[in-house]
Amino acid sequence: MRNLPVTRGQVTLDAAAKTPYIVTDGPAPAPTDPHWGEGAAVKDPSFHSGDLASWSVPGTGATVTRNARGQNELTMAAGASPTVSQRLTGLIPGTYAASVWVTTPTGRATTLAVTPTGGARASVYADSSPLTNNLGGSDKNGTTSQRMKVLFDVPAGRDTATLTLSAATGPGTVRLDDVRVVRSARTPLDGHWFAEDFENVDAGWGPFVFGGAGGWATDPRTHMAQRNAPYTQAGWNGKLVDDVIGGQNSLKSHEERPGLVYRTLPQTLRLTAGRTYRVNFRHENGFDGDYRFVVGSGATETTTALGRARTPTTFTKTFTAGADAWFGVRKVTPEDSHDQADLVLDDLTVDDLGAGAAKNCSCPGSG
Ligand SMILES: [Ca+2]
Ligand SMILES: [Ca+2]
Repeated sequence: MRNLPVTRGQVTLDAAAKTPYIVTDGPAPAPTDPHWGEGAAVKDPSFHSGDLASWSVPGTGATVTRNARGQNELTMAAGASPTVSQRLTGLIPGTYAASVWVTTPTGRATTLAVTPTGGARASVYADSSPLTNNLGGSDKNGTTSQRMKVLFDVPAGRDTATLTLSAATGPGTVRLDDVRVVRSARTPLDGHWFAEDFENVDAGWGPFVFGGAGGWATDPRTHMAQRNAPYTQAGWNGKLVDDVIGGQNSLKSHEERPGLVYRTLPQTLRLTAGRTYRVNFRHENGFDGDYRFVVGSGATETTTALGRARTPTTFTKTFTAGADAWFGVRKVTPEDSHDQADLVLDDLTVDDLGAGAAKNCSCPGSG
């Protein structure tokens, strides 16, 4: 800040390029507190302030740094094991989702945990960041930042919780950004190890993230489709498949381009090498040949055709997880393969059939 002389009713500013200035008549007013995160459950959730004043940081190694795009991010330095926490207030009893962008070096566990007052601690962790964020509309595209999310429950009569971000010590830097806490709800497990009916997705696509079909930093043609019968359903104006199979929402891929459409990540669905899993879902699919279900182990893929299915059809796949296991869907034909080359997926369940190969498992219904 400096004073400018007024000469014959004019001021002259020696200005630098790409630098904003404010000229005031008299003393500059004190900056007002922007109340970062106002109206949300988390104060300064995106670290816009540039510091950790809204967070409790007892250890060392946690700082806010500015990335090449000018975004402030929470950074956890190599060789440290910092803990950054915040008390959430004003919650109401029920289920919430807490989530954050995370990128972490392989083998360095980074954890998002929430402990509701009087309730059960819930946590999720990432210990690898194997997938580039290819979402064109994401300000994290081109990085390996992906969301990790955990559901927690505020008990009756309580309204507070403690949210904690922490990293195990290890080489390489952890980056976190955009902490989000919103009301949510669980898909009933009905005896399954994992279940997703897409009825309470607060952001993203359940356990799936965009795989990059169509190229780098592009906008996928996959989204959460909402039922608006009859217009969204098969038979309306020549529609071949239902946009929504069960409930009010399904995951719909519309005439996707070639490539991996979506896949799970360890932080969204943690599969353990050597254990056998049965994946089951309902789907509709406009044509034969366009989409394949993929079981991955690192960069190795085993695929199974998803056939034409113009009414709700059950698909089941049982596999033994390899290292860095995941599953998803790949479009294997060109962008213009068919009009309405649409794949709709819903009512996903996963059963953990235990250690060992599938053929040694006596679990009923496996296959
Ligand atoms: Ca930020
Ligand atoms: Ca559904």
